[in-house]
Amino acid sequence: MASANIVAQPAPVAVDPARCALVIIDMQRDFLEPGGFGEALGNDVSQLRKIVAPLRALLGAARDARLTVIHTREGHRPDMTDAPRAKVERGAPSLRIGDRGPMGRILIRGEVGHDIIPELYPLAGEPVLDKPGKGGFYQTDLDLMLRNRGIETLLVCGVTTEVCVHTTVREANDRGYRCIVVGDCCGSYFPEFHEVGLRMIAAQGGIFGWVADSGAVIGGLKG
Ligand code: C5J
Repeated sequence: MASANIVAQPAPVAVDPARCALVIIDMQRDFLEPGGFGEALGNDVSQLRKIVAPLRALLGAARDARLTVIHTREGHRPDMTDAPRAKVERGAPSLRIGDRGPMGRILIRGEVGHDIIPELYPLAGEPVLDKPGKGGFYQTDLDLMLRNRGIETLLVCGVTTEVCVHTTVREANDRGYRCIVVGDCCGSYFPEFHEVGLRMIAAQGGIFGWVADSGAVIGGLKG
């Protein structure tokens, strides 16, 4: 078994690349670009742009190391039958889920804004998982895909740290996956939530998993 040793908090961690997947959460135009869901909720979307460059480097290293790469997208069917009313009505955004904005209908599958940003666009053969909720496991076949490939460890990154990244890590942790959250490849509209969100993962001896920098992960994958 090949092993990649990764410097992480709360302790170094050794992973078998053949049993490790990079899971990239919701790097969609609707969260990262003006006119999408993130901005409709009153957020400064530029806060999330800083993770694009390190995440591109991490994605390149994961592809070179032949890791399983899975991309997720949050969004709903065009008829919105999978969108709970309580979610659609929440908050007071200028545009709600399903409304028409500059990138098409907000958070609706098939629309421009729902798709992944060009810089991180999936390659053919990399699964893209559409999820109706915040967590990657809720009402999806993510667990099945991971188990069919013998995956034990997840490198998790994307947006936003305290919402969809955290929810997915918590779901994965309860299902027995080892999660390494790549801190500089996660982003939030709220820097303080990002910081505390990462600390919550690694606290108490790694209650939800590990936190590492992309440099440490890339270094570990290259051996
Ligand atoms: C949110 C997400 N924040 N991907 N979604 O609504 O974190």
